[in-house]
Amino acid sequence: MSKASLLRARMAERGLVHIMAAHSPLSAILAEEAGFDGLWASGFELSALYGLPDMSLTSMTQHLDMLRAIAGCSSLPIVADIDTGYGNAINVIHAIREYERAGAAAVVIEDKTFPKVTSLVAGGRQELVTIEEFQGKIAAAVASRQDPALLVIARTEALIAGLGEAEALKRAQAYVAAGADMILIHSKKKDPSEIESFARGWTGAVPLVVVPNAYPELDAERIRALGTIRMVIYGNYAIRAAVTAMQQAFRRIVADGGVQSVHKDMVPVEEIFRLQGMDRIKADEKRFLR
Ligand code: SPV
Ligand code: MG
Repeated sequence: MSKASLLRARMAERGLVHIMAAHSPLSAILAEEAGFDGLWASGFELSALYGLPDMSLTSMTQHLDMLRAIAGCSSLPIVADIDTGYGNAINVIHAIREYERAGAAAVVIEDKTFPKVTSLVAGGRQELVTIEEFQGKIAAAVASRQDPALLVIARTEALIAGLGEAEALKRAQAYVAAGADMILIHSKKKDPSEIESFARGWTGAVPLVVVPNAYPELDAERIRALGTIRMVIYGNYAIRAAVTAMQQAFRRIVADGGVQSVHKDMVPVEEIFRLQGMDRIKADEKRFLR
């Protein structure tokens, strides 16, 4: 069974799948060990890793390298955040081929103009392409996938752009008509009211995806109660967890004038050896080194 089929099967079985953001193979390994159903190869997290804003500054090659490395270390299905598809419908065709080859089980394409501006930043320039242009991009993605199970998820940024629910619903319906397998609806409102209202108003033939980054109180129970959402993506939580941990540790080391106190609150180096697969290497050394 392909990873794409596996993701579809998990959604059918579990009703709702929990997808954790990853920006590296290590974060992917930790997400898998924690019990998530899949991984979100996040553009925001990759940009942050390079100290850059999420504004189409990292390349498709950089993102593919990250995704390939993650796919090599994890058995979880990967949902690839391909932003705007790196250009027009022709760029999307190329991207779909590359992302499928790299090991993606699903791709999310958003209806913003290229270059995009990250969704949650206050006062960000949020411009959308026309419905027709984006339908062409979705149709191109669907037509160029090799595995018919690869999920093509259309993300509308209509709420992010302040265009209102009616426009968001209209766009989402149009993207389904163009062949989208799911609709990702995003909002930057600090509470889930916009998303809950959209989900209640959704009569489309495909399920929804949500990313509760700005409205964290939208938990699994509330999501399930809406009935139309099958995937929740924890979109920036891996990089925020990493930054929180590093900031606290680095500040303590500077304040303490050494690592004498902080080391007790960190995993020992043996835990890193375990995550690196050191045991396997030791066994291979015994077996093959002569
Ligand atoms: C990402 O993680 O790259 C996303 C989610 O697209 S958000 O940053 O909230 O737009
Ligand atoms: Mg993104």
